[in-house]
Amino acid sequence: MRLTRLAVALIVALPLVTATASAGPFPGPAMIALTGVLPAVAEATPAPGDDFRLTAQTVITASGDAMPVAGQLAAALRPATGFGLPVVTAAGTAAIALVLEPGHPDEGYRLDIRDARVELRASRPAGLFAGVQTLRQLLPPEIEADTPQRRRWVLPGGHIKDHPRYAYRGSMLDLARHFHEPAEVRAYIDQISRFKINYLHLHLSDDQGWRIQIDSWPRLTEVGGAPGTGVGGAGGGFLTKDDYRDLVRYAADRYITIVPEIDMPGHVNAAQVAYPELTCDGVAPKARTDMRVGYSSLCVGEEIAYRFAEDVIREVAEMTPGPYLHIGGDETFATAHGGYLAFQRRVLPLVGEHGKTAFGWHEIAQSPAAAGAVLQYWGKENSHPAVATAVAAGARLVLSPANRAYLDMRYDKLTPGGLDWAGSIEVRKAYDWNPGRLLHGVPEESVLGVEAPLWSETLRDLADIEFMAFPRLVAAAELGWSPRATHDWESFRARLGAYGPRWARQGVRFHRSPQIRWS
Ligand code: NGO
Repeated sequence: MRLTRLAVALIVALPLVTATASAGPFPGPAMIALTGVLPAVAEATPAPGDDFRLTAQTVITASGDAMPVAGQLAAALRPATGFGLPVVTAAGTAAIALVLEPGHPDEGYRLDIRDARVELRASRPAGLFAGVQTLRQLLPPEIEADTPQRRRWVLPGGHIKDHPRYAYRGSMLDLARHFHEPAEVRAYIDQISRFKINYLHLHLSDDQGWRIQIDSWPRLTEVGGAPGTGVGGAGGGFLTKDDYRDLVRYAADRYITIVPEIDMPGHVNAAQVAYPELTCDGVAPKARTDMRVGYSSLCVGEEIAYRFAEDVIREVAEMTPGPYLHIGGDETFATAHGGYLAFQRRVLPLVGEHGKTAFGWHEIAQSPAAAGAVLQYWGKENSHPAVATAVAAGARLVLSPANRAYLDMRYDKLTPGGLDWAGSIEVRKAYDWNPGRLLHGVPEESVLGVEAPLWSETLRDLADIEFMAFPRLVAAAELGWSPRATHDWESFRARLGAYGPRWARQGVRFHRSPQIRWS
């Protein structure tokens, strides 16, 4: 479905807020424009005057598999409106109707707002959920309040048809460098799901720590998840299998799939501290909580490396319903090239044997076994022959160019925390690139999507996560969701500026980028 010229013109030209004809006792200074949504919608046709007013009489209608999403919508709108918003199976007017029916693109939806009734239609609950996120943004920012607000609640009249550009729209949290508690991960899931992100990659092991329970190798977490295993000797901790399963479920309720990563054959110092038999000389290395990379390697010539890899892959695959399992593969400067290839030749197929599609940092492209895998490109260059070759052989690509998509890079020289090896990344730099055209020799059809990783060397708590992720995560979300024809910095910047009060209401500690005029 292509965006018409007219729709693009409307999206770019329309103001984000329009004055309401304020009637009745409640204040209603401004109404959101149909096109004010983040990420940009594919097609919007405003129908001024056909606005829907949410009142104490409004009901939400749904049935069958649409019920849970209807419940989520009601729960999102009740606190600030103070309305009952019952979810019922049928009603004539004054309703927001959620309808599941065939014929809509995957994860796409159609939203029709008329003065008497709102209809949200999709083929799958995931599409309804995406539409609900749009609908929430079409109400004024006060909708984010957790207590009833005295004001009019008006949805702008018109029609939206929307669907994602890419199937994979992700972010990553690094639980290894600093452990993030499940509650923090859930808070991040809540935030990213607003922007139609549908994958969360969890980096669960690294040189400093090991953050996921593995029953067949219990010392991984006993030792590698102990207090003091964060960077600089901070924190520590790990996810039990129950914690992990709870996170998987929590994410799934928000139509987000978890992609677990166990980084191998490098980035394994914590595993080797716990199990010295994973080194070539059998001697335990020193525990390390500095920020250096590339110094550790499994002993890839020994059988035990493969027993370890298979046990871990099996146990992680067993508790992961999603299709992907990430095996890292980056920065193996301590692994000989031949050993790296030998390792990948055996380990990449293991992921498939345990029912998952292998995912790896783009270094795995060196291995012919990567042809069926997903490669995550994290380089800074616009050309990478080995990646292009692997893609030609069938690999698919998720783009996380470090100089654009890494959320741990600082915004500018004044950013407290963050790294800068890939440069400073202000919002415009995070936004102004095209995933379909980033790498020479890689056709758009091979691009599975976009992911914005947030490494945690310098990040300790949720406040740090929020500050680095927002607003840049939204740039990645728009690159992943919105049709290229909508790409427009001035439009994005205005929509982002208008979103600021929503984050403020929710207590999200976002970076007030000087590139944005925050309302
Ligand atoms: C690199 C490195 C990570 C660092 C990160 C910091 C990849 C794929 N490996 O990205 O170990 O944490 O940079 O920005």
